[in-house]
Amino acid sequence: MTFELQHTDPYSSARAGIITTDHGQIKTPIFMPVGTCGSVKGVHFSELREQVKAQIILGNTYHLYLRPGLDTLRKAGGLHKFNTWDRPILTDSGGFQVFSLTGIRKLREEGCEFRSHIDGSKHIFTPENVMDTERIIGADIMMALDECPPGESDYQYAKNSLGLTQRWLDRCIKRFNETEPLYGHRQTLFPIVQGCKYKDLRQDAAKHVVDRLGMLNDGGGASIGGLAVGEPTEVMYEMIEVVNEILPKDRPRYLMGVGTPQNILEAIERGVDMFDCVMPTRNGRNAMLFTYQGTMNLRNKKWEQDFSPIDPDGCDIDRLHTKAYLHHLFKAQELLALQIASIHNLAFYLRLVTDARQHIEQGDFTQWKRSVINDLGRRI
Ligand code: PRF
Repeated sequence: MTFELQHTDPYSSARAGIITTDHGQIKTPIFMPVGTCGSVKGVHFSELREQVKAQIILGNTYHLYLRPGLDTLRKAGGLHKFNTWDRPILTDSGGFQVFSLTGIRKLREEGCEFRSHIDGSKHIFTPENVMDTERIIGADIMMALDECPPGESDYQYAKNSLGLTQRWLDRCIKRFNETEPLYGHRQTLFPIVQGCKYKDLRQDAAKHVVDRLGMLNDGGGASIGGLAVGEPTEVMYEMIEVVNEILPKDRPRYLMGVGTPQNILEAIERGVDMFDCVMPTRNGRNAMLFTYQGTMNLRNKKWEQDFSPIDPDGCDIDRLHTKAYLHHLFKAQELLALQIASIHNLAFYLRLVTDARQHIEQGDFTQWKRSVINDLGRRI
C-alpha cells in the first residue's frame, strides 16, 4: 500500500490523497461501507459498484472467523474470491466487536476470551491469531488487535487499557512481519490509537504508533479508535486534533466507526482521510434517509403522495423512484424498501466525501463545509 498526499486545504487540516493497493486505488477522503459478514446488508456488489460507487468496503474479523470460518475462507481463496468484490477490503480486528457483541468476555495479557454470539462456543483472540485470521481473509488493509475502553472510563482504566493495546500492537507487528500474504496480493497493517478522552494518553498513543509505522512491511497507516463511544462530540473533535498533530502527514488516517455526515465533515477538516459507519445502512433500514437538505423519515405520512424523486441529485435509483413509492414500500414492509434506502444512504455518504475532496482540490473546503453543515443536521 502507498499513500500520496495530493492537496492540503489552505485554511484547515483537510487533505486529499490517494491510496494504492493491489486491488486498486482509493481517493481520499473516503467513506467505506460496512460489510460485516462479507456482504453490505441489503446491497448487491453490482449496486455497490454502480450506484454507490464504493471504492473499498469493510469486513469484520470477528464475524467472518465465526461464520463462514477460516477453513471455508481459505478454501475459497480469501474473501475477495468468495464474495467477488475485486476492489480493496479493510478488516477490523475483532476486538471492538467482541466487546460490543459478546456479554461474556475475559481480558488477559494473552488476548481476549469470548463466547460466540451465534452458538455460545468459547474462543480467544490473540494478537497473533488475529493477524493470521486477517491473512486468511485476505484484507488489503488489516487492523491491529486493540481494546476500545468505554467512553466514560476513568484515567487509570484508560491508561492500563492503552498499555495493553500497545503491547498487543508490538505482538501484531511481529507476527505480521513474520508472515506472508496467502493469495498473491499485498496486505498492510494499521495500528490503532487509543487513549480515551485523555489528552496525554492520546499523545502517548499517537507517538507509540508513529515510532512503529516505519517497522511495517508494505506501507501502513494509522487508525483512531476509542471515539464516538459515548463521549461528548466536542471531546471527540479535540482528541482527533491532538492525535493528528502527531501522526505523520504522509500516512492515511482512519477514524473508526464515525459517524453522522456532520461528524465526517468536521473530522475531514481536522485531517482524517478514511471513515466507516453502520449508520447509512442501519438507519436506512429504519426508514431514515440522509440528504444535503437534512434527514427524512420515509415512514412519515408526509411522503404518502410526494411523487418527486427520492433525491434528484442522487444515484440512478434515487432518481428512478419517488418518495411516495418508497414510503409505500416501508409501510408494506417490503424488502425492497430496505435495499433502496441503504443504496440511497451509501450513495449519499460517498457523494459527501467526493464533494469534500473536490472542494479540498479547489481550495474552498472550509467555506463549502460551513455552507452545508447546518442543513445536514435538519429533520425534514
Ligand atoms: N477499535 C476497533 N474497531 C472500532 C473501534 C475501536 O476503537 C471503534 C470506535 N469508534 C469502532 N470500530 N478495533
